[in-house]
Amino acid sequence: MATEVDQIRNIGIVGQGGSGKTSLADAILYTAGATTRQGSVDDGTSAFDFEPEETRRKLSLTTAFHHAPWKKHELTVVDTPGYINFLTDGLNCMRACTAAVLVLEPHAGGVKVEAERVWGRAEQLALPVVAFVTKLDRENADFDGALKDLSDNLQAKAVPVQLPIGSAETFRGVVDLLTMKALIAQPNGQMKEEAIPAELADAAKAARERLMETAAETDDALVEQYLEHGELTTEQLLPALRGAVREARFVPVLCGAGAKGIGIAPLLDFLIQFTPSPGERGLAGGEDPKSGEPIEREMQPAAPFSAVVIKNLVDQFSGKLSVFQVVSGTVHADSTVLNVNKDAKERLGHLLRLEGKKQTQVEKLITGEIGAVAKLKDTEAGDTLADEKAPIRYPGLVAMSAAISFAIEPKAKGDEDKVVQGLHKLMEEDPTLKMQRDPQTKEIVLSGVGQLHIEVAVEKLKRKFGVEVELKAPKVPYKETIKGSAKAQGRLKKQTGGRGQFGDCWLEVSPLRRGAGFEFVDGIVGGVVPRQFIPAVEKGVREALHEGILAHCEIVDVRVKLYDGSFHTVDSSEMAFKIAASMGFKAALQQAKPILLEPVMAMEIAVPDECMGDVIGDLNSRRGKVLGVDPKVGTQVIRALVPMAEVLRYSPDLRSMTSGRGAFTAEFDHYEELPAHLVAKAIKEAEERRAQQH
Ligand SMILES: Nc1nc2c(ncn2[C@@H]2O[C@H](COP(=O)(O)OP(=O)(O)OP(=O)(O)O)[C@@H](O)[C@H]2O)c(=O)[nH]1
Ligand SMILES: [Mg+2]
Repeated sequence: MATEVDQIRNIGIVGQGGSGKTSLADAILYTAGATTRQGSVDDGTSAFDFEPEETRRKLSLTTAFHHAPWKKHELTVVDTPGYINFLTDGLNCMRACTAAVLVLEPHAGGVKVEAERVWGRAEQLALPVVAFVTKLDRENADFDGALKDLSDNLQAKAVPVQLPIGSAETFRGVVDLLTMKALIAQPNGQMKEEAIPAELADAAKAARERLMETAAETDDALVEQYLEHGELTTEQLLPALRGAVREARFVPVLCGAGAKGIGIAPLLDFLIQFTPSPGERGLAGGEDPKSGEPIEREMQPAAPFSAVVIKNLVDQFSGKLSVFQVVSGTVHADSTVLNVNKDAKERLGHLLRLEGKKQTQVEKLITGEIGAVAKLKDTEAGDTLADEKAPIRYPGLVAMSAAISFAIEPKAKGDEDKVVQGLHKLMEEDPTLKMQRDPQTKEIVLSGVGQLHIEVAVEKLKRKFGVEVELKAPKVPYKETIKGSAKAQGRLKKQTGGRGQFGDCWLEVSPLRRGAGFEFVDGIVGGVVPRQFIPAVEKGVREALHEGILAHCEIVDVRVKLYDGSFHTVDSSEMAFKIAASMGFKAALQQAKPILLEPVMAMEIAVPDECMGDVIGDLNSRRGKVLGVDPKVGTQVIRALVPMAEVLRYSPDLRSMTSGRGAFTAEFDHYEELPAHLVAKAIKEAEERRAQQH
């Protein structure tokens, strides 16, 4: 257990999907002696990818944590997922890190949208980034390609502090440019110090010069010294580099092969020596929960307690675990704290540390440490917990909007409640998952970042909650409205034996602006429809709104004015007026140029430069309207409005157009008239659906 803040380092392992993050994380545990065997993603023995959905796919779906003690320091390895579908969780967990290790594959072109997102997030958090070029044991491994990628695609100032020795099958270690020694991998996982191989001497010298220049640039006095002597002493070099890493002025680049355990010990040495402890990260910025004014908090154990909940884990047995980082102060087991966001007290029982899939109990957690606590009542991910005498609120979670939706249907009849309950639990763990019941189609619609995201949720639903569901493309929730105005009468007159039924009303319908909904106007004068029946008329119309006359869709954006009618002293009733109103309303709609409205999504699509033409062409063929293109480095972000019906299955199409390098978000924006040539098809689909339901 860490006793001093300056011993703590929380290392976020981040980067592109499949770049080798988890393999590196497992290698760190093994090298540090936290595990007795090096876990492997491919064998399903990783300490980080332990959920069945992860081992089956051999990829990370959620962030996992494990401690690794290294030379009197306490590292917490935070292994984040890389694929865009699961990225948000990692972006949120980066909040609790003191540095990020950006894992790169050894070739150019390894930096894509996902790496850009983590890079942007690190910038936002002012988090020092250390790059680790891994997989150097692979064929055609190209260290310089990765460097070029960093500077071209992320515009990072990438400066090697190591160079690889050998490549592909001859890759065997690294040159440490700080000590100018070679570190050669040994069969036992250790690295042995040797002299730099002669063939690398020149390259090492040039690279060390670059490193010195970088250090010198941090300080005028050092620049002078460097220009004068052409060198810095180690005593000058190290502190200057340390300062520059902490201020994220450049990206030091290290290298190795995670799965082979090469280059791990030097990476750990570098991390403890050059990256900051939580206390050295400066002040934590938050706001006063009462006034909303910005306030700052010292990240020290003696400061009042504050913590931010970065994620939830839901276990079907032990329930919900809230994972948090202590931002300031110290917290003991069995204490009561304030949930600042909810203004509610929370009792913390046992404090836990996360060790892969296991948890261990601890008595206290100090500033910087990441821990977990079970069964908080009101706390959600993103909330701040604090000493009630010194409340502060930290920024909440990063959001990623849902891009794809599926209708889900339980395989067994009667399982609906179980499905809904299970999904609620999954959503606690994963805020990017959204569920809603479509009031019109009555379907349970599950939305997520991508198809894989939804498929994984369905698998978890089965494993954790024992319910199986089927995925279907969701139905497009069309709506109906009118383009013109019309008047019509609704008249009910029935004589059935004894008392009859009589209601009679004249209604005028007219269109309202888009999004206005519904308006009812009582225009009766002289009591031709008695007061007490007018609410019944309105009710009759409102009920009729649920089912339009074209495709049984909800009717929106209409004004209905009751302007005339008649009644019968004995036979009139609320019921009779309600029915008459609904008849009159439908009759009026028929004559008021009824149309279908379709939902239009606002999309942001990030694609590599060279795919832009194809993607825009494709958007045009989907009736999309491109609003603009924002150029980023190597990537273009296209903003467009596209009808929902055209992008129900956009994920796989974008994937194939961009060889997997594109990413998108889509959010409902507004309703628009469905073009006439598509109306017949929509109506036919609605009829078929109705036939199925009945
Ligand atoms: N040859 C070689 N293969 C590696 C190395 N590191 C990782 N791999 C392989 O690359 C694949 C992906 O590795 P992971 O560690 O799961 O990658 P990741 O970045 O954690 O992937 P996500 O979490 O899904 O984004 C696996 O098949 C690994 O065995 C390495 O150093 N050398
Ligand atoms: Mg992984």
